[in-house]
Amino acid sequence: MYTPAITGSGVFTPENTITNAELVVAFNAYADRQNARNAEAIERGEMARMEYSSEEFIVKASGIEQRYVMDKTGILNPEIMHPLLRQRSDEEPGIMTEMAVDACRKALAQAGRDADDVDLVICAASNHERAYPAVAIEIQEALGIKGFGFDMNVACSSATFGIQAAADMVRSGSVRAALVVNPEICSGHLEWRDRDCHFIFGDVATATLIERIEDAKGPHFEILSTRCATQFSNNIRNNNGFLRRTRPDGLADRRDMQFMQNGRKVFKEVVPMVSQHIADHMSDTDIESGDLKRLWLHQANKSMNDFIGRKVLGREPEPGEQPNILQDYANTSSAGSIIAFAQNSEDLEQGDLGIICSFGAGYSVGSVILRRHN
Ligand code: CO8
Repeated sequence: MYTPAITGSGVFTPENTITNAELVVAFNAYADRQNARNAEAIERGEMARMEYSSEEFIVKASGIEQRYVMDKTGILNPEIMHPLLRQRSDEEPGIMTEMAVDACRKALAQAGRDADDVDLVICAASNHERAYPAVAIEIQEALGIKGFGFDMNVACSSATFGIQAAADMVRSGSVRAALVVNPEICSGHLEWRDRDCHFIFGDVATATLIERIEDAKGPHFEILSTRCATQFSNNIRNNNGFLRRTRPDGLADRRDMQFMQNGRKVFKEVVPMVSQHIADHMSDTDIESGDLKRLWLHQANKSMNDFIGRKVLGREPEPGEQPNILQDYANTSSAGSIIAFAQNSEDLEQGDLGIICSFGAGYSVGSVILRRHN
């Protein structure tokens, strides 16, 4: 048996940002157009008037100030209201591969490794741009990695579940080093025409390199323990999929073909589930809250993270103990906790303990307890 460690991490950040102000202008213009188009039905009481979105609401309800996206022109066009991505030929790398390769190269560079050192790629993300061949295998080919790759999807917990799968394989010796990569194009699956959720998501890709601790060439994080849990819920759901055309209204512009959630219920049910999950994981690993130097939480909602941080630490978290990145990136599904980790971990000292924790659709919760080695 070997001890697995995270030896490198990388973040690919798209070039385009959309501020809350830009987003709200586009949404409100769309609402005006819809209300004008449906004026008679609204007048007859057959249809509800679309209400305006507001910057104040978005920041207060979520803590999100802007998001990065792969395309902003379509999203901000009130006649389109979704990203416009060019059609690629089958001979070109897909968009997820392009994002993933950048994040993987950064993780490899940080670890002082190259493609030859890696023998597994797990592409763990909320959505995959096609059914097959696996995006992971395309990433593997683009990087020139031998060995094997596969895709997995556990929505917001894809990254932590992927890290557990990779860490277990490194531990058993079936692979020597694995890349877990999370290209999240949430903008493709978000309903930008629904004011309850249009502000929630952004695009990004993250990657972590997991290898045997004795192979680490620089500062790294020993993976002390991982824990995954799931519990079925319909409160976050997307019904899109390959059976779409088989349904009578298969090609219709249906609301449930994009992200849907009951945000209030999610908040109420997931916060206690996550707090208990982390408490149990820590106690089974003989770690007390006072031992924990950092919490890298899933980035969905600032109040949610404040609440979980207080529960786990038993006090108000100090600034920097529980870093948030959602003000800049919004919710990037499985990549959120990994961005927080990649951008807020270099300062930790020898022996410091931290925990990555994701939570979201499924429901799913994944935690990874780490110890810093400098
Ligand atoms: N502007 C102005 N007012 C608004 C807006 C808006 N944009 N949106 C809603 N309102 C109104 C509502 O209509 C409501 O009005 P009323 O009281 O008259 O009915 C009022 O404001 C309050 O609305 P809410 O109760 O919905 O507001 P909340 O305070 O609950 O905040 C949140 C909404 C931010 C959604 C919050 O509930 C939340 O963050 N919940 C947790 C959600 C969460 O963690 N989800 C995880 C999902 S992500 C995941 O698992 C990955 C899935 C895969 C991703 C795929 C890519 C898309």
